[in-house]
Amino acid sequence: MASEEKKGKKARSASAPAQEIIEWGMSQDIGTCFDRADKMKPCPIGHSGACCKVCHMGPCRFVGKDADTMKGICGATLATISARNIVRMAAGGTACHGDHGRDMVFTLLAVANGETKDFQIKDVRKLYKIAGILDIEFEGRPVLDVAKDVGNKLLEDYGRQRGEMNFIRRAPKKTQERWKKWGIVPRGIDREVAETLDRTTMGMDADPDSILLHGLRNAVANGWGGSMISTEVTDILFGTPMPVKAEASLGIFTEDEVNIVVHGHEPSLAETMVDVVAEPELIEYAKSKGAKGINLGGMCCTANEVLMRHGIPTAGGFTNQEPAIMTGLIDAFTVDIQCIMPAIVDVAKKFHTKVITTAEKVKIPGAMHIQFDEHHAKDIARQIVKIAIDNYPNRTKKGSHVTEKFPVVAGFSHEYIEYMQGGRWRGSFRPLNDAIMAGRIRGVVGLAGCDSPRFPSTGVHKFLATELIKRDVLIVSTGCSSAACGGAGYLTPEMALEQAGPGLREVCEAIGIPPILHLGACVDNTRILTIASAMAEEGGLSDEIGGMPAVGIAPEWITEKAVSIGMYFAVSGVPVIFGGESPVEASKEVTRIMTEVWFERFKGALHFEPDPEKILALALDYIDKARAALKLRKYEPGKFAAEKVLMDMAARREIEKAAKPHLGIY
Ligand code: MSK
Repeated sequence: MASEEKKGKKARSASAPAQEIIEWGMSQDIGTCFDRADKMKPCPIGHSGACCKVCHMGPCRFVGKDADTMKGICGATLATISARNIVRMAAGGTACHGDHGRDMVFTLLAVANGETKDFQIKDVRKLYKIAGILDIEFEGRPVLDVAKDVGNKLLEDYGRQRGEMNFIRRAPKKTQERWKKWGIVPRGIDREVAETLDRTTMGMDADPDSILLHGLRNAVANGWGGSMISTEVTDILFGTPMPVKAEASLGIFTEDEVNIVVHGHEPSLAETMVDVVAEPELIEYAKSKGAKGINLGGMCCTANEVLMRHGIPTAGGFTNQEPAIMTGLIDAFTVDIQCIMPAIVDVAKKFHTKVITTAEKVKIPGAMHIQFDEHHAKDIARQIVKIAIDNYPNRTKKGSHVTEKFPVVAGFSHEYIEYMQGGRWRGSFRPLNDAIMAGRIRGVVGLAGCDSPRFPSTGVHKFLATELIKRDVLIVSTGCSSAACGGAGYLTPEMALEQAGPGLREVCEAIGIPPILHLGACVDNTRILTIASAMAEEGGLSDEIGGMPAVGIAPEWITEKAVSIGMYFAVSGVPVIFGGESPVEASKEVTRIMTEVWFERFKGALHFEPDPEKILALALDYIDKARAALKLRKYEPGKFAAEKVLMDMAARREIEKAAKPHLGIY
């Protein structure tokens, strides 16, 4: 990278196809987030958490050598305002994921009430599983009645004023006890978000520890609330993911087909698009305009949703949205919610691409708006596809980049990971726990979060992914981190043969999995929580999530959602490391609380570390210390203790002979 910079060619993306298109765009003066990141230097005061703007006497800025002892006009300290700032970020994230989950519940209820024929309940087993967790009777009852009860019960988690949220009971007992001890069991999602804003306004809570504790309660309302609701209801409606083969990177777009992108997070429209692009009338219509067919591609987390359920290819994560349009090959760029750059409209104006917003709460000046409504989903999806087809003849040669793409295997749900360790009848987490105990697998890292134009984007994900698996660390990946790994060719079982350490390789070969498991979208970080809970229940490691040889890393995080996710992992017992500079860097006190104090109380922490090598070292240190505390065999590459033989594919197939595939994977 350094030599490229000397030649005047700064690496903007660690993905070769993206870098190629970005460089071309720069030569054509097409502004992107990479140019804007160069021009827009972050305000150093706000960036480090030292600016208070919750009232109009300020903003008060805590700068200089006396910053630690300064007071704002109201008397607030640096630690107070720094704590307020970060928990306000987390509240934004919880609100985003909470609303996403709420919309999924509304779709479930629309199906249950017979208000839409465009969606069905695809995974009845998952519905029953969730009904069981919620103490809803399901035996012998009509499926739609059960769905109605599940939807209504989950909806209570939003408006509940007192008591506990439903999915709290899914956490290991000890984890729950820690939350109870510190008074942070959330009551309702909306209540915790509202209280975060309330507590952190001028003249309210001034104790940084107390503010941060409520920030954790708000985060639990996301991880064990809004996001978990979203994951489970999406599985009920669209199916629980099982591994599928697909492709990734900007090279997924074709010159001779109508290319449509689905971008954002909420999969309802994208799922419908998957159905309608296969309709013969629309394919014929595309042919009448000179195209050979219709090619649907995903972007960001909407991509992850349809990738893992249908094998729809992904064009990448957050920073690939402008380069995707710059291929010149996109006929319609459809967006739903979250992580959508308004700038795509400006880029699209330089090509023939039509940007279509579809969510009532996401409108962008200059974009076409077609409101999605789950009651008429297919008609709306057909309307969008027709707009894309009509736009195909307007394509010019401008851009016209057909670049490289990579094979991926994606879609490892909690249920599938359990299934692959013993089949439908003997599925468990025993083999994984045994492999960790024996030292074949050193530990587990959740590699998650965004890609950022402040780095050569996706580069830190790629670095950590390869360095961790070389050291026998199994990776579970979500969000744009999955896209970063997929767009680098890392999400294949072959990767294990080439890169993984000897122990991890043996496990991957025995089970037939990649060393990096694609678990889904941002909301699907909750799959990691339920997997960790199942591992705790299985025995042999920690009896709670805290204390497991496991770490969460978000190497290039950018969003408020990421802050909320980082906090819910920390309070669930997972040490978390975020890349880049700290948004609480200005306050040593807040930094200490979020690392040392949280670790004492919850066995989790939230660190910020700009140096990728140090992120790696810190993650391995946490893993090795957890192994030592659990009195597990000391990790040594290539040396393992004897353990039970892992169930290989052949053995599993024998067991599966009797199983009926339509009954699902549990
Ligand atoms: S899309 S939140 S940039 S992971 Fe889920 Fe990617 Fe981060 Fe958005």
